[in-house]
Amino acid sequence: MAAAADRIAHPGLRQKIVSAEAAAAMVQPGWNVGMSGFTGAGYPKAVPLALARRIEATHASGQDFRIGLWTGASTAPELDGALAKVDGIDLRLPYQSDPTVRAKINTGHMQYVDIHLSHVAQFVWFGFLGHLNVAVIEVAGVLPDGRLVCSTSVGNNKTWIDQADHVILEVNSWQNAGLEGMHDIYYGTALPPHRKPILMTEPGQRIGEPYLHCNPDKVIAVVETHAPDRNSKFAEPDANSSAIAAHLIDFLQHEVKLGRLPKDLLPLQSGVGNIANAVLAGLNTGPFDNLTAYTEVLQDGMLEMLKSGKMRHASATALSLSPEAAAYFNEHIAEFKERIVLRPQEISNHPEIIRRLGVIAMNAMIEADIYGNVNSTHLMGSAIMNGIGGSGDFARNAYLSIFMTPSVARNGAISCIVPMASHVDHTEHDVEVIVTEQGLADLRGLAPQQRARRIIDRCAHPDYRPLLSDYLDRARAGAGGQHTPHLLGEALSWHQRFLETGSMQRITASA
Ligand code: 0RQ
Repeated sequence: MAAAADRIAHPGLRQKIVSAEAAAAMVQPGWNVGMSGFTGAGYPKAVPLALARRIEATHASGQDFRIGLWTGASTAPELDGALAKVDGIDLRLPYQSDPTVRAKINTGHMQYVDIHLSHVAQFVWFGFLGHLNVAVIEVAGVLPDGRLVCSTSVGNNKTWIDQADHVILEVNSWQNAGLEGMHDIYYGTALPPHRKPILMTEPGQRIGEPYLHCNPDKVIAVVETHAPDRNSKFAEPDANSSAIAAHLIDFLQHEVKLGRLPKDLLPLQSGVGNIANAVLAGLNTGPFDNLTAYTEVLQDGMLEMLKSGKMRHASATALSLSPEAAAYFNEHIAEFKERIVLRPQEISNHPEIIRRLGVIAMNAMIEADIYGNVNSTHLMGSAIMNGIGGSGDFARNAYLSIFMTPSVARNGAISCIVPMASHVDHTEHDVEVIVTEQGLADLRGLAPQQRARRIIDRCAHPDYRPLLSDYLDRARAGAGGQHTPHLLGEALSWHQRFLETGSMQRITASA
């Protein structure tokens, strides 16, 4: 095992090696801290834990100590979980999936700004989010001239390093040295009105340089670590996710037959979660070859496709791999080096590139309403689940914007197709296809009432289909407008019924 110090080739930065505790002691209460990390990949492993211990001790002495925490996306228990447990986070952005963070937000103990992942970097450059005091960044190595080899995610690291007053580096010798060369850091972004087109026309194309620039004078501490990333294993595809994958593959085949998609499709984006992973497993044994991906997280299913040869290139901002897939990746990194590009998230999720490449966006959702408005983030209108992540970046700009969910949740007590969505992340204007295990609704070119009929007939669970049809019929008869007819007093009654009775089903008197 190579010591992390062997990865620090810059003599000045070697001199700044300190313990995680010493580095954490440099962070001040009230600071905004930009940390690396995108899913359980490439997040700092030691400084956040040391900072959490320091915050806990400060709170025990009766003083307040909280920070603003900015990252790429979700991280891991050693970062989000540890800091949330000690009430160390005042405001969190832009995405999280940690149970403790979620509970703190939903009980009103933490502020959360849930924003599109492609917006984060530019919002910081525009000055919309306030001042960034310090960046805490995991890297796989430091070159003699101080340039940095990124780790398993790039996220917002470039912006954090450029914008923060100070930088703390964690050099993680667990990360494969072979990651060097896999990243493509684009330094051509500018602020309006000086922006130029981003000249990328292929998902595998490199338009930047392999390293992050960092002024060594800004670095106040370097911490050595040797710790793995932490991503959880995906569930094996179940009957629902396999059925969703099968509907989707049939649909894509049909589109190829009609000449609306090429034989090797268009670059794929796949969201987080078990359904997304099952769809990739389906594509890996499906009829399409020579595929590409332009996505933000490269998960197990995509690695399998690269491995089998079904996929030729993948562009992402993070390697969101289970421990088993990460072990395989590390052993065979040389084979993947030319076929995977890791980019800053402002580029992996860039509207201009997504629109130009014609990405097929496939994201999971919590619920959709009969007109095709999609809720990806909130349970029963009020409680945050995770956040919008990159789903909006892709859905809004894709060639095809597809949303997937099982038709029911909580053993059938919840219909995922409802009269009116209890929160809207993706409006009817940005949703072209909805898929459940029941079937697929292609909504392109349909007017709202036609969309409603198709979603109810193709996607709703049979237990809820008559109730939805009945609602639509009565809304058409009773609403003032016939464009998207609703009965406003009843539109959210299904959610209310669930909150009151534990089920969206109507309790009918038995005969
Ligand atoms: O609750 O965990 O208590 O059992 O919601 O549901 O079916 O396990 O869903 O893991 O596929 O995640 C949309 C959350 C789906 C995810 C979402 C309950 C259900 C369960 C989770 P329990 P599943 P998945 C790029 C793309 C936004 C970000 C995104 C997500 C829990 O995909 O966060 O797309 N997306 N990023 O019981 C109430 C309903 C429900 C419901 C399910 N209708 N009402 N509860 N549940 N449907 C990647 C990144 O941005 C990093």
